[in-house]
Amino acid sequence: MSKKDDVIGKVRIVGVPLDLGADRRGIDMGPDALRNDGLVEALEKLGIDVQDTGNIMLPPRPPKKKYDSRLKNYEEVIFACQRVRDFVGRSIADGYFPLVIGGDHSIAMGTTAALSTFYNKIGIIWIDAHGDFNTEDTTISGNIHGMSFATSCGRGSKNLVGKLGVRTSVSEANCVLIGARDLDPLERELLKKSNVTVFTMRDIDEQGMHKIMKKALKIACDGTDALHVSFDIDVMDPMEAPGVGTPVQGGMTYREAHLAMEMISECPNLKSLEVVELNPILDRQNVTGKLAIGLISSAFGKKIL
Ligand code: HAR
Ligand code: MN
Ligand code: MN
Ligand code: MN
Repeated sequence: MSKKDDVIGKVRIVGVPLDLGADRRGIDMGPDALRNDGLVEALEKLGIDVQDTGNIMLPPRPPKKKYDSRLKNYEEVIFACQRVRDFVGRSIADGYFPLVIGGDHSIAMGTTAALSTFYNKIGIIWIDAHGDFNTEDTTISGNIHGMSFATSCGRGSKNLVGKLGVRTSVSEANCVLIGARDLDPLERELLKKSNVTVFTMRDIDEQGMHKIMKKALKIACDGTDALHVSFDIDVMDPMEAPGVGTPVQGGMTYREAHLAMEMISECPNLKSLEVVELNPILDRQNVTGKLAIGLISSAFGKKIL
């Protein structure tokens, strides 16, 4: 396999053992499971210079709260996102490609906050069974991981958007959601009214992943100076990926997901990647962790031939 030309050169990894943006425990162990399953070795095998900076130190889990907030564990989630923002900013400044491994999907708010300060126009490809397009006003659960895409687009109250910096570099016209099949009623309305392009699982069924990705990459890469890919492992079909916090039937196949990542790797604008929501407690013989590592490898340029 040819190296250098088509493989990302230098990657810096950070783990974010956060599960306070979600309802279920276990996602906090995602980063270490990925390491245990050989993430660093897999990337080194591609010829990548990998720097694993370990996990972000988070304060201990607070005692079980009685929630009256629409933003559960607000302070803790913001703290984690600010650390992610710092990590991503430093990595880019040091010339490394940031790879953020979760943890629940709320951490994406930190990544996109950092990218917004470095690039003028960012495209986002959000690959997820869910929309994560709730705001404080539309959420049913109060779980912040269900709000991180909306926040990344600059939507919602100043509690999230304001706290993590302005998003003038993100225009919804350059944002794409792929693989959606589980949206809350108000979230669905908000998405429909937005300028985000949504490719549901039905769209993938009908058009095929190749066509969908061609469209998605055009939307997210044409006229932008950076592409961010936020990959929620629950986009996979639960038969392929049982180890996720919120499985939803009818997801992507192994090859559909790899094709998506392979096509993403060919976009020269690709500037950051995060992979979230792995729950090793619910996994079966590490299939989900290994799948995630394979997908990351594909995104970084691993080729079959
Ligand atoms: N829409 C639901 C909510 O807001 C579920 C969010 C889902 N979870 C994730 N994120 N795993 O993609 O609570
Ligand atoms: Mn998600
Ligand atoms: Mn999801
Ligand atoms: Mn299908």
